[in-house]
Amino acid sequence: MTATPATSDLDTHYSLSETQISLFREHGFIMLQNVFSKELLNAYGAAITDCVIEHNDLADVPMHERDTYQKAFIQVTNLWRKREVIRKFVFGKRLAWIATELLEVSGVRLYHDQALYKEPGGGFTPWHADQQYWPLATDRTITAWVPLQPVPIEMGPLSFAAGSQHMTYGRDLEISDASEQQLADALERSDYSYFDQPFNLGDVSFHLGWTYHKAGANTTDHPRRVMTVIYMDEHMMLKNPENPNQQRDWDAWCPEAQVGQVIDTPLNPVVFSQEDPIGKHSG
Ligand SMILES: O=C(O)CCC(=O)C(=O)O
Repeated sequence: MTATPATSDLDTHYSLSETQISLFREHGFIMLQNVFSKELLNAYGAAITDCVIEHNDLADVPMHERDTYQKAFIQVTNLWRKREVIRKFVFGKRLAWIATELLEVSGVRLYHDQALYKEPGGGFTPWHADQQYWPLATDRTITAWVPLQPVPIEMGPLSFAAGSQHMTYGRDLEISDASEQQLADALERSDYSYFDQPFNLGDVSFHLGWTYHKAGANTTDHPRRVMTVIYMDEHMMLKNPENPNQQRDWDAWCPEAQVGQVIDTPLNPVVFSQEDPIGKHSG
């Protein structure tokens, strides 16, 4: 890996305007520019890619033998536990501070992280809302989607239905061909406008757990390399799982958490809190 930029570059405040916060409230997502420098993304991106290659459990499965979910991306989770250098990235305050301000909460804890690498020739990511999978008591959850290279339309950038965090239809649908079909139809009939834009290097999007989103196929010859960090309100409580995915997530991301209590476990530390901005929490 090339020299890692000073970790302070991961921790500084990113100034959000009132307009950006209110647009996020209205649309349930936002794309922010120049969140990280090219140097920082290249350096941490190299470590993340290395880790994805090491933990790719689809390496021996040819594309034509995969289902729609597997065609969409290679998914490697909780990289912060696999490499010390990636832990620094995931526990950076800059992203978590933005997440806190967009969610309009006092602070955020980690739910989990994941790398989502769409291979050359990789398929589309079907329409879905993440919170179908999450046994979390409120809607104060947010994903930071951090591309590690520019993402032109042909590579499958994340795209969103603006305002769809209010749509209750389809919340029982997991990521599948059925979610794609039924949600595409429902969203077509709705008034939510569709945001589908290329990402420059340094752009980062944030979306709520209930905002419907998808991504196109990667028709280029290069992998679409993306790191994500998923945060929740620092006061988030565990709810009773409502489907098998939520039970699986409980077991995977916060096994020590108790229903009806704040998810304050060693896997879910507070990453940023206004109550403690200098960060004795930061792992
Ligand atoms: O990267 C993708 O293709 C999908 C990402 C996604 O659904 C998410 O981060 O919530």
